[in-house]
Amino acid sequence: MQIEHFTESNDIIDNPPAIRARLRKDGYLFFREIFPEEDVLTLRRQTLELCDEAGWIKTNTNLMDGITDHEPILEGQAPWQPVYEKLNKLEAFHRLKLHPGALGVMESVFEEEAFALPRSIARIAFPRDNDRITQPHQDWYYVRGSLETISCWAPLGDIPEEVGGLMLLEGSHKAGILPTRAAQGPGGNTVDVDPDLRWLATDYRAGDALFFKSLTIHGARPNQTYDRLRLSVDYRYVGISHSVTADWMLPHFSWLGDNFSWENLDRDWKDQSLRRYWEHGPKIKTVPGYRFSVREE
Ligand SMILES: O=C(O)CCC(=O)C(=O)O
Repeated sequence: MQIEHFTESNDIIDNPPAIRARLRKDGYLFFREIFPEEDVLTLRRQTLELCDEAGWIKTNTNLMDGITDHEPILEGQAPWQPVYEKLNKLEAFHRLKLHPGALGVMESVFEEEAFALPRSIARIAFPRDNDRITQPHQDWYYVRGSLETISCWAPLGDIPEEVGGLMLLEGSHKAGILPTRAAQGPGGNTVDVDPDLRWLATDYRAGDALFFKSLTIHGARPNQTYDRLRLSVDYRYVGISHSVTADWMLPHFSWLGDNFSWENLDRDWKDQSLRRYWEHGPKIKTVPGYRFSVREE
C-alpha cells in the first residue's frame, strides 16, 4: 500500500481561518511540537515502567526503547487490564490533553472555548500482532455526541515508520457516515475504503499531534519490527457549546466496573484542578449514553 506524508500545519498555527479551511478540505491537521517533548517522554517512561512491572519489557534492554519479547497482548484482555488501570491513574496521561498547544488549535477550530472529553485513551500496541491492529474506521461510530468532535492522536515518543502508528485517509470525511462491519483489533469494526483517496502517515516524533474529524477514516499501520512496542494516546475535543455522549464523561473501559471509575482512578491525584476538571468549568451538555459492543470483553 502506497502511503504518503501528512501536510504539516505549523506554518498556519496562528491563522485560525487557514486552520479551519485546511481541516475542512483535508479532514485532518498535523503539527510537530504541539506537546512539550519532556511531558510526552515522562508519560512514555511512566507507561513503560508499568509494562516492565507486568513483565512485558525484555530484560537488560533500555526501558525507553520499549523492547518486548513478550507474546502480544491486545487491549481489553485480562493481563492488560491491571496495566491499563494503573496507566489511567497517571495524572500526566490526563493532563497532556489539556496542554495549551492542543487547546489553542481546538479553539481555532471551534471558534469558542474548547472542551477535552474526560475519557483519555492510551494504546500499547505489540509487535508480531499485525492481524489485530486497529482497522480503518470512523471515530463517529464510537464517540457520537457532536458530529464536529475532533480526535487527537499523539505518539508517546518517536514512532519511526517501521513501528507503525496511525495512518489516515485524506479527504475521507466527505463520504458521510459509512456502514460498519465486524473486524479484528481495537474497536472491533471497520469500514470500506475509497481506493481513489490517499493514505497518509509520517515518521512520528515525541510532541507531534494529529487532529482529525469524526468522519475521517483512519487505522493503524502494521508494526514491522520484531520487538518494539508502539505507545500512543488519543483524546477527543468539542467546542464548549457542543454535546458529549454521557459515556465519554467516564474513563475508557468504564464498562469493566469500579476499577475503571473516576472514584478509583483519581483518588490520589495531587493536582486538584485536573481532578474532574469538567465539574469546575463551564458546563458541557451530555446526550444519552451510547455504548458500542466491545468484542474483546
Ligand atoms: O492507535 C491506534 O491503534 C488507534 C487509534 C485510533 O483509532 C484513534 O485515535 O481514533
